[in-house]
Amino acid sequence: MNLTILTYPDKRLKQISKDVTKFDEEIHKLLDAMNEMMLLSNGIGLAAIQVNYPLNILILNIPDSEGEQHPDNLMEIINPVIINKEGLTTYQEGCLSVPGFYEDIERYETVTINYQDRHGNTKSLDADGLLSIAIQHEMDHLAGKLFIEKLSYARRKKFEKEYKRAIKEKKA
Ligand code: QAP
Ligand code: CO
Repeated sequence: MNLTILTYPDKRLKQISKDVTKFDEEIHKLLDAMNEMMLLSNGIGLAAIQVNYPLNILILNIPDSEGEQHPDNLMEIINPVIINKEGLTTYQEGCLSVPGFYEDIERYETVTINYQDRHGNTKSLDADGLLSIAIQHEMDHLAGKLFIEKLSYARRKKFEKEYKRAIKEKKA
């Protein structure tokens, strides 16, 4: 399975992802390839649509207090639904599909989700801290949304200018 990460402004990132209905070998292979791609890219979270699979799948590997990622901390979240959300928090977010750009984004402080694991078993999770933020960021991808869409008009303009310049410089 040969995956590449789609980057803004690729329109394929705007697709609405669909629920997974078959928890088969194909899905397991996709999950494994996504994990490999996330770690190679120094990511902490990745949605399937970022590698051009419009399916309701996200993976996360939240670093420990030393900033280290452990294979044991991999989370595979399929068909997630937020069933409760509380409070507000702000965090400087980035995204593998918007490389080199980071901005403060407001999210719910805690979320409770229902989801399925790679075998189709139903699970529930109470998340706070970075895990909660990452789940919301990745779930936005499943709805075709990028974190830059949450910026104010002025900050979005600043982003578009900086990002276009960065793309030009990479090409030159
Ligand atoms: C989403 O983001 C996220 O610009 C995951 O050059 C972000 O893994 C969840 C990355 C913040 C919670 C808080 C970004 C790697 C990785 C870049 C990522 C880059 C290299 C972003
Ligand atoms: Co992202």
